[in-house]
Amino acid sequence: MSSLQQSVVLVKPDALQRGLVGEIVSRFERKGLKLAAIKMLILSDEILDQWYAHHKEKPFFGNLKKFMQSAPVIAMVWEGLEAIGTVRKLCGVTTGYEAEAGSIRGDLSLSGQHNIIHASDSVKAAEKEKQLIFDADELFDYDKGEYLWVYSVEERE
Ligand code: FUP
Repeated sequence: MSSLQQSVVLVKPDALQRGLVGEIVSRFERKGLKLAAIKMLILSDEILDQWYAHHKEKPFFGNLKKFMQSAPVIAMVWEGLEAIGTVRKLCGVTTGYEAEAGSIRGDLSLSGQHNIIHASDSVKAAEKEKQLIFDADELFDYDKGEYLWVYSVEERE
């Protein structure tokens, strides 16, 4: 059974600098996903330490943090059926030069670190990431007319 999920996406500083924000947002829109939240911010030390807690002991962690704080990010929440897996597929695998052509990283990135985008890898991670970035009143629930065409009757129930 498919379920309605929310994925947290970060458009990273490299994508902002390269003028790719619109291109990335438009890929999620064209897929039929619903934008539930969007904001621009510079990630704090506290957020990044929790966000990348699984990488904290890795040798690249210092540079990763510097890169992620080198400019603002655009943080978004995208909602849809099976949104976690769907968004990860649209992004492609972590490393730009290995990512499949057609995916965001496959088409727009050549790097393992400057890889343009972050997307939640599980429902649990998405919940944690949402809480780290968004206040409750920054998350929006609204009817999307397009859903009548994006999903079947059964899928909308
Ligand atoms: P992903 O879930 O695709 O974002 O990948 P990971 O959680 O494995 O990695 C998080 C980020 O760490 C990547 F987006 C880039 C960075 N990273 C490096 O900078 N060097 C590495 O060797 C591995 C990952």
